[in-house]
Amino acid sequence: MAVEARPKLDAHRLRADFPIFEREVNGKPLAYLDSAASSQKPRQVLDAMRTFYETSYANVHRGVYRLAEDATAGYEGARAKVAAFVNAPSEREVIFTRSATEGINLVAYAWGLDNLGPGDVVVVTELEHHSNFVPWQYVAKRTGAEFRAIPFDDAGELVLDALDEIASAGNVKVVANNLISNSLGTVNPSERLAAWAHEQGAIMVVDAAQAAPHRALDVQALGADFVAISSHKMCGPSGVGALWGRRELLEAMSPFNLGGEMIRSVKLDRTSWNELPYKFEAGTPAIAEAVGFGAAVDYLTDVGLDAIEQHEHELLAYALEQLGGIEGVICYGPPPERRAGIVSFNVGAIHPHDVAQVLDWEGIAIRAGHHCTQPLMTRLGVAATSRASFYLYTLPDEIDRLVAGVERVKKVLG
Ligand code: 7TS
Repeated sequence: MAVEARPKLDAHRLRADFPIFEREVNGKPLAYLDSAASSQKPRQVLDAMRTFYETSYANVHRGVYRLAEDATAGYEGARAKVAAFVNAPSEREVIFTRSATEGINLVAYAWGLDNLGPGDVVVVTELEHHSNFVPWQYVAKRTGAEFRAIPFDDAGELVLDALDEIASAGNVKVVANNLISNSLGTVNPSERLAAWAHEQGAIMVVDAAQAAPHRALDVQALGADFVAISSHKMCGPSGVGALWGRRELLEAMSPFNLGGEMIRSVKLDRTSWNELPYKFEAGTPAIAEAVGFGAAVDYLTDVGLDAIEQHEHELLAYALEQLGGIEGVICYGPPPERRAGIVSFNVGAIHPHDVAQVLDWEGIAIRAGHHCTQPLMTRLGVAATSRASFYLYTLPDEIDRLVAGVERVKKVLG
């Protein structure tokens, strides 16, 4: 029997799909190393949105005329693609949101306000992006529930030994965790946390904003109750995301936004809610953006999530080795085996904003700051880091340029 080689990704070839790489920055080719903040968009996605606007655009779910039916088919077709992409048991469990942030707020408000109270415990981690931290802290305060954070160790990995102590604080009702940390790249044991949450009688909310673009995501295998993602990090447009939730929980929940399309009937004295997923999609949605999201899912599926993960893993190992070899550079986070294509680092005492500024002279785009993870920065004992993040279009040559750029930073500012 022939052994099938794992398909390797050809980043040089894929780059041709992304018009942004035709431009230069400060007279240099663009080295875009900020895909964790947002990814660039391939022609296939841009074309799908343009074609939709040019041939099939109308509002959805309301017209009986042909164009409205085409628009609805485009929008619902995108939902089916996203549902398949995350292996949702049913398309009805996939709600289009504005973003991962909105998906998490939906759960925090619509589930949290009705299900939390004094004696309950809301559990997050010190590794969370603010969008999976602040809504839970806020809803815990509003309802009188305890708010606890699972700590992480010096390698940037969660300390699960802390779970027993956390469980002793009361009735654990919700556990919220990102599958991949946007600051350290840590691949978290969300599956184990989901099992623990269920043992406690809690729900598990997974922020997969940094996972969905880079590795195969299976909400059923994850064992979570809610999973939130954002299109713009996945080669799709901004302004749209998706929340997958278990049907029985979504059915039992109150709505989040109220208005058109989310109702079954409205009378002077009472209103009843539409069926899933429309109960959670009030008003005119981001229609063409959803279509673009569907095209992005097709694009990622064609490239292959395993190939993307492997490519980024190779880049990450190379970047850690190269950056780690520069005197005075500290890289944060776990070893490459348990990590996605994200490197947070500091160059001596030079402020990350200055690092990013000098790199920009070289046409290299990285992010500098707290990356919306202030509790994580506090735990690291720094105010900010520089962060380089990779995607399917990143080349090893761009890491060489980053390394040369950091050497230049040291010369100019060190
Ligand atoms: N969760 C994680 C893990 C994230 O990295 C981000 C965005 C979000 C949630 C929020 O996503 P949004 O689409 O709702 O904004 N992360 C980043 C970042 O690392 N740099 O800019 C945005």
